Amino acid sequence: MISKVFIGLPAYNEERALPVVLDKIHYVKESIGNPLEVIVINDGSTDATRKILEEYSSQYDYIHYMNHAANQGLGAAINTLFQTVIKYAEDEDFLVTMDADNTHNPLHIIDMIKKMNEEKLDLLIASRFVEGGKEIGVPILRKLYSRGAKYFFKLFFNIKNINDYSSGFRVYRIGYLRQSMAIYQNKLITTNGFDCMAEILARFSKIGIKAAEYPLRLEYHLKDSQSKMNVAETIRGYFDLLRRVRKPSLRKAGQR
Ligand SMILES: Nc1nc2c(ncn2[C@@H]2O[C@H](COP(=O)(O)OP(=O)(O)O)[C@@H](O)[C@H]2O)c(=O)[nH]1
Ligand SMILES: [Mg+2]
Repeated sequence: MISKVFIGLPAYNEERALPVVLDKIHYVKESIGNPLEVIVINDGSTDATRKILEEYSSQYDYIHYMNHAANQGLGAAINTLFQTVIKYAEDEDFLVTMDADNTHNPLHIIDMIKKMNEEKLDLLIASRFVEGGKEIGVPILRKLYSRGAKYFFKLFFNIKNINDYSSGFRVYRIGYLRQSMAIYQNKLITTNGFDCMAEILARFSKIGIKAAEYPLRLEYHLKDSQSKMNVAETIRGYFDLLRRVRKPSLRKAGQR
C-alpha cells in the first residue's frame, strides 16, 4: 500500500506567504506519486489568512484547515495538528511539518519521503547543519541561537544523527508519532511556545528513535514578514525542559 503524505502548516498571520507556499505544494502534489493532503492550523490570525484558506480549500479538495478562535502559540498549533493527524492517518503514512512563511521549500519533500522509505526512518529533519545544508539571509542572532540550541540538545537530549533541533521542517512516520504520544500519555508537547520543536525531540531522545537529517536550504531571504519567534522566551523554555522531560515509565503507558 502506498503511504499518504500529510503536510501540516502552522500559520499565524501569513497572508503574504501562504498562497506562495500552497502553490509550491501544489506542484509537489503533481510530482510526488503519493496521495497528499494539506492541513493548515490557522492560529487566530488577524489578517487575511483565513480568507485565503477558505478560497484554497474550496478550490482544492486536498487542502483543509482548522481555526483556533484566538492565538494560542506554535506549540498549541502543532499539538492540534498531531492530535488531528493521528486520528485519520495510518501507521505507514507520513506527516510533514513546515513553516508557512515561504522559507522552507516544499520541493525538498519529494526527496525527504524517498529517504524516509529507503532508510526506514521514524523522523527526518531538514537541517542547516548537515553537509549541503545552507541558510540564506538569516540574521546573526538567529544563527547563534540555532547553533547554541544544537550544543545544548546534543549534551542533554542527544539523538544520533540529529543536529538541527529547532528546525520545524520535518517528516514524522505516523506509526512512531502515534506510539510516542501513547507513551507520553498524549503529552508529547506541554508548551505553547516555539520551544515545542525541541521538546518533541527531547522526548523522542528518551524513548529511542531512528532519525536522520536532510540538507535544508533555509530561504530566509524570502521571508516577507517579521519572525514570530521570541528568542529569549524560547531559550528559557529549553532550560525548563531539563526539569520537565524525564524518561517515561513504559509500563505505565501500557507498552509491553
Ligand atoms: N499556529 C501558530 N503558528 C505560528 C505562531 N507563531 C508563528 N507561527 C508559525 O510558525 C512558523 C514559524 O514562525 P516564523 O515566524 O516563521 O519563525 P522563524 O522562521 O523561526 O523566524 C510560521 O509558519 C508561522 O506562521 C502561532 O502563534 N501559532
Ligand atoms: Mg520560519
